[in-house]
Amino acid sequence: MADQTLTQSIAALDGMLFIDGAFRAGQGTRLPVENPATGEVIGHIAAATGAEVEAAVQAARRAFRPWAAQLPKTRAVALHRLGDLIAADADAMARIMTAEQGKPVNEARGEILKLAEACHFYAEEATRVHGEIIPNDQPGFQSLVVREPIGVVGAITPWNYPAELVGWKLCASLAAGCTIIIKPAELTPFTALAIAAKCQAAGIPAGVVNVLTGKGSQVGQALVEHPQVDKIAFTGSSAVGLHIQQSCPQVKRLSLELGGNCPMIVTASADIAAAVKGAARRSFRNCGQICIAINRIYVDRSVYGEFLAGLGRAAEALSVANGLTDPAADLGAMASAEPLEKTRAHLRDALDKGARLIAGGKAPEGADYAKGHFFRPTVLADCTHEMLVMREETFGPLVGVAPYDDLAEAVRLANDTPYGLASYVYARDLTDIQTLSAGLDYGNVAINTVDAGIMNAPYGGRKQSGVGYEHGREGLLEYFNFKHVRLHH
Ligand code: TAP
Repeated sequence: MADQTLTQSIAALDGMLFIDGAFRAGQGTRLPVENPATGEVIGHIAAATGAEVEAAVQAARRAFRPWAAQLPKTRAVALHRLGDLIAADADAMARIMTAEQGKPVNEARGEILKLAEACHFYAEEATRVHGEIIPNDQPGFQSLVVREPIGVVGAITPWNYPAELVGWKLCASLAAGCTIIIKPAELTPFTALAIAAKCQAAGIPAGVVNVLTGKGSQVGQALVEHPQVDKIAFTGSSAVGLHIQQSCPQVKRLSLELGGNCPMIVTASADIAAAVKGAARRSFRNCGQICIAINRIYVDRSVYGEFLAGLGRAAEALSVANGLTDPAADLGAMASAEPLEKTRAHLRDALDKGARLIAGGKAPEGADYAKGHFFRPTVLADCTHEMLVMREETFGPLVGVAPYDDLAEAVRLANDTPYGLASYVYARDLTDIQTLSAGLDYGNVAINTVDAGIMNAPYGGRKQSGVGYEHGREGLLEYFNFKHVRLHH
């Protein structure tokens, strides 16, 4: 796709809202959207007004009963069509994502294809949801458990995975028979609007899918507070998730996919080359702006030096570039100045407290990087839990490494966090693997791999990392109410 085509694609979505099956120019304040690799303004969003929020909620309410009444296989056909349309336009959609988020086009394309996969997965799941007949306590009675869609869903999403994090909520809502109002992050609105265009092209009925742009504190909060929004499906920071939980004025279903501070443990029995490769991938992909990024690594002291040297070399070998002009780069620009500043602050804090810099530690040099938010993949050694890098989610291309002396210490350090999203283990010894997978207090434990999630297994966090699940049958059930029907005959 030529740049002119990209400009045209974004211009078609500029300042638009998607309400009741149609794009309309938003009437609210216009806010700029920048390309984080160049600082260039690529378009604007219109912050949805109170009247526009109301129009979207009413459209979603009107559409709910008819959509819920469709046969599951009819909703499945619509989802399959949506998946096909998204996959067919993956290149163009990926370029829109890169222009607003910074990740290299090839990586963005992979994300778009994962969204298409989610459409097909949930299309199939839509036809497999059924109730239960449960054993009864008295003769002459029957108890049925029926699953009914919750209603109108408000989906509030962050900027790091602008397609998948919208898509998981969208697909599960559509499969269950819910209708949805999506509020994407201010930084990445155009990917969500491009998905809405595909919903329109797929013939999904008016009002079933709506997209409202604007600030979370206004538009997102309006959805949280609206009495006719039945569920909030939120992905984002733990601070905003907690605020949403506390500021909901009505009792409302909530699923909260929140922050992480994910550990990796490398035992003496590990394949060190594989562990290095896994660590470099999961610490630095998407510039570390991933809730399941590896933030801190604990390595058996006997292999500490070998692992550190390998990870240092792997980090230095990664390329950093403008993701639009270099689609195959390993890292693109970070999404905005904010995560870059936090990365620098965590780095300074760790160095002040005695960490050793093994790789990176600075922005790449040269005119190509001057106006963007770039940072080299950075590895720190000899880190302790006094340092922010080991205690807080950096959300940047920075990882802290520390040695441990026995497995009990490794488990204690790994669990020494308020978060519980994902954890990683590299080990070949079966006893090590069993001890660690049982001891790690996380919703996901990945062993000898860094691909922690798959579409058909539940994905969710513990502690301050959230409540509820996405993916899998469990993710779909988040969009249903159970009804117990007790029948005397
Ligand atoms: P947040 O700042 O929490 O923003 C997430 C979304 O919430 C954005 O759409 C934001 O809108 C909106 N929002 C902000 N204040 C709100 C309010 N008062 N009421 C309703 N909505 C509000 O997170 P972020 O910086 O975009 O994303 C990074 C965080 O997301 C990290 O902590 C990361 O770990 C987490 N995350 C978690 C997961 C999973 S699956 N657990 C996946 C990805 C990311 P605006 O941005 O438009 O203001």
